[in-house]
Amino acid sequence: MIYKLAAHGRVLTLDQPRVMGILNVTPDSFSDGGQHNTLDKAIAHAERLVKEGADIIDVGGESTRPGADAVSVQEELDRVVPVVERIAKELDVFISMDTSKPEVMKEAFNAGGHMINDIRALNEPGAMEVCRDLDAPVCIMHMQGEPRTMQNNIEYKDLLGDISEFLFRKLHCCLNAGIRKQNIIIDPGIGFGKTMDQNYELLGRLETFTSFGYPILVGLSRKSMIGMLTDAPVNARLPGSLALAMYAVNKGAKIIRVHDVAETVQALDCWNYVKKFETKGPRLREILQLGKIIKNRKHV
Ligand code: 8Y4
Repeated sequence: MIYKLAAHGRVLTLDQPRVMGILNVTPDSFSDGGQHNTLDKAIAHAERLVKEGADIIDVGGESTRPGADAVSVQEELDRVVPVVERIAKELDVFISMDTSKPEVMKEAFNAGGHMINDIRALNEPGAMEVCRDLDAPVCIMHMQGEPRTMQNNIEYKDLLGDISEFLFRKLHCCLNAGIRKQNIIIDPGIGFGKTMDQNYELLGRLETFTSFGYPILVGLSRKSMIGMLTDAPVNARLPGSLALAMYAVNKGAKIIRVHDVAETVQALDCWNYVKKFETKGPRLREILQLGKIIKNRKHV
C-alpha cells in the first residue's frame, strides 16, 4: 500500500520514508530582538532544510516543552502565517503546520500550507471540522495529559494497548466528522507522557501500528530518551537520533520528524539503497537509477 498526501495540487508520495524538517518559530528560536529579522531568519533556515533534502517543513509557533507558556491565537497566527506564506511562495516543499488551534490551521492552510501536525490530535473545539472543511492531511498524535504536566503521574494499563485504543478512537472520531481516510497520518507520540523505557518499548513495537492502514509519523530527534540512556546533552544526540530513525523506518515509519535533515537524508539514502538488494534478483536498472539520484544530491 503506497500512501499519498495531497493539498493545493501538491502530492507527497510515501513510497519511501520522508524527512520532515523542524522549523521552530517561537521567539526564543531565532530572535535577536527584531521581528523582521525573525521572519528572514526563519525563511533562511527553511531554505537550508529544503537544500539539505527535507520533503516536509514542520512550522511550529507554540513551544511544547513541559512548563512552556501558553500562546494566544493572535500571537501564534503572527508567528506562523507569514512564515508559511513565504515558504509557499519561495520554496518547493510540502509545508506542515505544528498547531492545535483551529484558527491557525485555517489561516496557515489558506496561506499555502499543506498539512496539519496536531500533537493534541484535533482535541480543540472546532479543529476536526476545520480539518474536514480544508480537506487537509492531518497527523493524529498520541499524548497522555498536556505538555505542561505530561511527565507527571505517567500511568498506563497496557502501553501498546492504551495507545492503540486512543488512536483507534481518534480515527473513528475523525472519520465520523467527515475527514477522509486518505488525509490521516498516525503518530504514537514518542516522549509525550511516557517514561524512557516506555518510549523504547513503543519504538521497539512500532510495527503494531502499521496494520491500522495509515502512514506512521515519528519524532525521535534529540529527544530525552536518547539523553536519559546515554547521558548525551541535547546538542550531542545526533548519533542516537539517526540510529532510532533508521530503526523506525525498518519498523514501517513513513515520515521522520528531525532537526538534522542533511544527516538523516544521508542515512536514509543508504537505507533505501541497501533495501533495493533485499529481494533476490535485484533489478539492476532501478539500482543504477537510485545510485545516480543519490550521487546528484547537492551537499550544503
Ligand atoms: C529535544 C529535542 C528535546 C526535541 C525535546 C524535543 C513530535 C511532534 C514534537 C512528535 C509529531 C520535541 C511537534 C517535541 N514532537 N509532532 N512535535 N510527533 N507529530 N521535543 O513526536 O521535538 S515537539
